[in-house]
Amino acid sequence: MKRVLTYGTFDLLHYGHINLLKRAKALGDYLIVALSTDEFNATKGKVAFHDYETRKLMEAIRYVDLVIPEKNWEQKISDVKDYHVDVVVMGSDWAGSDRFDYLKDYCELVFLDRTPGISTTKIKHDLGLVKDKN
Ligand code: C2G
Repeated sequence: MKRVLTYGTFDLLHYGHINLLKRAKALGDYLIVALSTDEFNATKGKVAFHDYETRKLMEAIRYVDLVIPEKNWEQKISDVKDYHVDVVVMGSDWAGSDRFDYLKDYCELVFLDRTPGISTTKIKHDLGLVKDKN
């Protein structure tokens, strides 16, 4: 049983998220999503449109086996150990960075390309919920 773990907010769930989850699941047999809590997002200055409990409904997606809370930046090693994770998947937004290299001592680290043309921010912008795309 190969276990895969990925992190994110998954706000206003869209096909870019689904593509990511599908490809992450295809790297193994069991997919865990560490879903950013509202409190963790607040420390990053981010406010999700949907709260944690609403976003957690993504556990119904067929590719997702388990959703756990992402509460801070430091929990990744203990997540990998506690959930016997073989592969951590990050979005390609982090691909050029060595920020998560320390995880390679504990598991495989894979960066998956983002789906072009879609983001939570773009949806908010297109619906007139925010003025700026960034
Ligand atoms: N994603 C994607 N394609 C998009 C939009 C998002 O593949 N068009 C991916 C992101 O790369 C991420 C996941 O979907 O892996 C969740 O997206 P967000 O909730 O926007 O991620 P965020 O909370 O900004 O950060 O790599 C993990 C990131 O650090 C999670």
